[in-house]
Amino acid sequence: MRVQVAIIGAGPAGLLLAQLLQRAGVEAIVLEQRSAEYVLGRIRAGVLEQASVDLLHEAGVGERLRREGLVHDGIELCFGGERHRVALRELTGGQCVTVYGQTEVTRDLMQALAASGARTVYEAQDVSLHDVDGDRPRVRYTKDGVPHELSCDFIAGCDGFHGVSRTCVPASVLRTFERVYPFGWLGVLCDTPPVSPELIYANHERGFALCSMRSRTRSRYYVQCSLDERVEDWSDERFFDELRARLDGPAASTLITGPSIEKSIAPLRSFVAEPMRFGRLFLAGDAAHIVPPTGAKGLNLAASDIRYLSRALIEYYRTGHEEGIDSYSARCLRRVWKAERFSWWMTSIMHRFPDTGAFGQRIQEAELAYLVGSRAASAALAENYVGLPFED
Ligand code: RFL
Ligand code: PHB
Repeated sequence: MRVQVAIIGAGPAGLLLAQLLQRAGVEAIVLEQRSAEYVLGRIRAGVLEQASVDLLHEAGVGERLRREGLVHDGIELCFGGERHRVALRELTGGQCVTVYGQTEVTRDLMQALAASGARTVYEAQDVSLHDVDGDRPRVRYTKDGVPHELSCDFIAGCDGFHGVSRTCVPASVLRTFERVYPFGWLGVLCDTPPVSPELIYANHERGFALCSMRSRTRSRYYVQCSLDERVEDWSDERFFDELRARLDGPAASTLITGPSIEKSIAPLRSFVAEPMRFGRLFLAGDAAHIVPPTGAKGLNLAASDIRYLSRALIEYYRTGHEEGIDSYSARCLRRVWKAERFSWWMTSIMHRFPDTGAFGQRIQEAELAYLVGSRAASAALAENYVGLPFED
């Protein structure tokens, strides 16, 4: 079978690219190794930058987001037992973020793609990429035991950190940069009203904690944990006791708890692969880079790559110009590295590190006090949190 663009992976990056291409009349097919239900069952990001919201509107999937997304004008930083607000909108000249779960973004995209008759193959096994640096790359996969081959113009590798696409870039070309953090996040989702109307990022001697949400009736909470923890050892009661211990008095005493509907541990990592293009293969989203979730940037970076990639491919099919394709990797990477820096920095000031001790704790508290006391420092945090500008 022949298709213009083969997309590997039906996470937010792959689905958003498929939807934008489909609307521009570029033929694409998405190959996903898991089932649609499995993809929807993964609880991940919750915070969208305005640019991601705008791109979802451009893709024609902004209706429910407009109705149900919660617009947040600020976040709270909690340290030394007190909360301090960072007024995002005021500090950035009117910008804000929207709380809307990745699951909902994924669901909206899946529905729109299904309604438009776009082709998505779920449970595609043994996906392999061939001749990616030639004129006519091919993708092979197996579905229900039957082997298939696609011939295409381009391949978009949107298959996440553990995907197959990045492994097709030869070691002599690929350069990777990585930092693995000595802790993880234990996350709980539950159907209770959020403890506070805005997100709380807490620095505490016992470790970092985050109070987030999915809606006015669904909360998402995280506590920093060591990498050898097992989810089974964390009852809901133990989790909420630990969360309370890391929050300020008023938040701890108003926290409403309830049975968890999901509980999982995620390791924290910074990772970048360069370049993000090799021949006719483009890497996008987590396939090319990972950030620790502290800056809420992972999903937003995936959307930012897709903004550049969709524009480049649409321009190529409309005009034959290859400028967007040729500059894809460099443009993405400039924005990626800024988000990597911000996510690494947020992680460094908010978490307890095993080797920095009481000195490290005091330095973090001093940095946080400076941050909330200085308009310039708060503005630097705010403009990164709402999302840095694009090069167009
Ligand atoms: P995904 O979502 O991992 O999707 C990749 C898809 O590819 C499929 N796949 C394959 N398909 C075919 N053949 C193969 N060989 C394949 N190998 C893999 C996979 O099954 C999957 O469906 O990557 P994508 O699309 O690049 O999206 C990236 C985001 O999912 C990720 O960056 C965010 O979730 C990160 N993240 C956050 N980002 C934010 O912007 N804001 C947040 O608030 C935020 N919070 C988070 C997060 C990630 C977390 N975890 C669990 C790592 C909170 C957490 C706890
Ligand atoms: C989430 O709601 O899952 C979330 C929010 C903010 C972050 C990370 C995760 O920085």
